[in-house]
Amino acid sequence: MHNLTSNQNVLTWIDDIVKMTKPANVMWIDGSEEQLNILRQEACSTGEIKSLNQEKYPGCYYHRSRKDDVARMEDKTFICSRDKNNAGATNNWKSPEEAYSMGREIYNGCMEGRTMYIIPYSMGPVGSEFSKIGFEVTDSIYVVLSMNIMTRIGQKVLDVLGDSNDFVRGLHAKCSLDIDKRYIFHFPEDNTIWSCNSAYGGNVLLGKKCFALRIASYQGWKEGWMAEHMLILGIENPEGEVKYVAAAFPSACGKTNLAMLIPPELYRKKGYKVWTVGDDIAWLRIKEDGRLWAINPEAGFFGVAPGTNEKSNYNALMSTKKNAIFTNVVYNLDDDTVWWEKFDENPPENGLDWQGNPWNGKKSKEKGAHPNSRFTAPAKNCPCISSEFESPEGVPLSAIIFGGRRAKTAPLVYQSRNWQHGVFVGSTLASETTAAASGKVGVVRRDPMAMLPFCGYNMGDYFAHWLEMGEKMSNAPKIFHVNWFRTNDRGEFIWPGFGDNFRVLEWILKRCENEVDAVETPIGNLPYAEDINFEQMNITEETVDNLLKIDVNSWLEDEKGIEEFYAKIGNTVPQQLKEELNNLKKNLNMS
Ligand code: GTP
Ligand code: SPV
Ligand code: MN
Repeated sequence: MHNLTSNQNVLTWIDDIVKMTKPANVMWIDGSEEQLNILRQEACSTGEIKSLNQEKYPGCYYHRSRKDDVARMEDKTFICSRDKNNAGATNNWKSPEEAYSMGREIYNGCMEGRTMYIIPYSMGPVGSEFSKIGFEVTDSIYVVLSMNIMTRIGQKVLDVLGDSNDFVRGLHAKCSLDIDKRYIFHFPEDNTIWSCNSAYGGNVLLGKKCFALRIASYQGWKEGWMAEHMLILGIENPEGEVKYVAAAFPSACGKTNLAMLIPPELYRKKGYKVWTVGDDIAWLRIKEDGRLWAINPEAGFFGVAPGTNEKSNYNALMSTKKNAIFTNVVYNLDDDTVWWEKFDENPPENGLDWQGNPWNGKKSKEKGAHPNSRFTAPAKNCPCISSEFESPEGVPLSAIIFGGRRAKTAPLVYQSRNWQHGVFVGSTLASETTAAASGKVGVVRRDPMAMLPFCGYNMGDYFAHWLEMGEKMSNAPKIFHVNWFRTNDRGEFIWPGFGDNFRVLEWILKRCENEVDAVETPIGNLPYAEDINFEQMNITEETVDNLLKIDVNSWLEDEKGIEEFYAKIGNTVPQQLKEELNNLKKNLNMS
């Protein structure tokens, strides 16, 4: 097949990869439905994907990855900067020489007898000033089809790129899927990503975490913008005004759910609405108006399937009803549909579980879907997709929200005193680990700005970049912290969450407009209980007290954890944040 570009930078790079991987065929992905359909058919014929019931799920497919390849693997993920200090203490590091040479050995001849696909893609609307271009070379049709959902691909991207050398060079090969040779190497200084021996989304859809966060965070540091692990949503009031907020929660801590939230009935009746701009990643730039503007660089959602249902997240569920791909969920052999835990009360009796074993949902005690099973769905399917989703300009942010899973320490919501204190709050974000990455679940770990696994450079430099961005804004977003996951002594969540989180968003916007006061506390500004609308909720006064309570002893514990974490990051932690930490300690000891 002929080349789709005459860009010599691209062609020379591709040439090197072809020599290394030695594919029998090379196919340029032009983004046309004709070509994609040929690939869908081929992947169905080899069993790489299965076509679902086309009446119930038009254009939808099913995929399974290997048992040991179902989540991001942080211990296999490396930042390969020339200087180890630029990766910092929170990243795994290998020298570029070593990583390239390990990669070359693994990739050598790995595509012999098979086809190599070249996917040109744009992160962000094609041609927007915010957007960036990447290529993913892969030997997986699943990756091609997923990238077609998650990003904007094809000829139009090449047309915008022209002869430019400004693109990210991504290489993915399944190789033998050997876990011992699985690596996700990032070379921020070379705009290059090498991923091998995996077929799981977060490791192989290179536009997402690899480019749009790890490489892009580094680019943003160098170029004066930010790439963040944040959802973006618009809140429309009854007058039709829309305010935008972005929120950073660690993996599997509720970004997709908050991004698509349906307000409680009393708000819907008044005319409040929520519009989704993005559910996982935000690219942020300061504009001439002194505000921070956000785009969602992605075109689809790679969402956690279990727990998603008509009640918990109607909009996400609707997004999956056509042209979606389901990975590691239950396959219903009776009607070629999919199922996962909490999908409904009626699990298939004649199904296949996430490992492909026969599974009877009425009898089996084992889970049918993997806890990190996912759907890949086009954003434009989403019933509440924002009219600004395709806007090349992005949306202006009124607030930034940090949040994690904290059984005890963090209250339902509090506000930082100012930008610097807000950066401190973000830098101390902590959460109990989830199934989104391999490893133990439920252990508290510090996850600054929800970027611990995604920051492509030194965490202390990253904090300094946040502080600097604040200094450049005359009208910066206000910074908040939320916790939907407080529990009682029985380990049950005391806040219903989901749609009711709208009540907290309302308080946040009121604070942005200076409409309500707040209680000054050692950790920041907390709501007066009467300023949050608990109307038509089944919630006791005692629970409200518990939601807004600060337990000084557990905060003193937490403060120690922060101190240790800062010490681990080392001397790049900015002085301003160390002062904020001292303030916190002083405030807690005085209270
Ligand atoms: P990534 O895609 O991994 O970045 O995850 P995410 O941050 O988008 O998380 P998601 O919205 O998919 O939610 C993950 C899990 O948290 C699901 O099991 C949800 O049901 C649960 N969850 C989301 N919001 C809430 C909430 O407000 N309260 C409670 N208790 N659980 C929630
Ligand atoms: C996350 O883990 O934060 C995800 C899924 O959004 S993955 O693409 O695997 O990173
Ligand atoms: Mn995520």
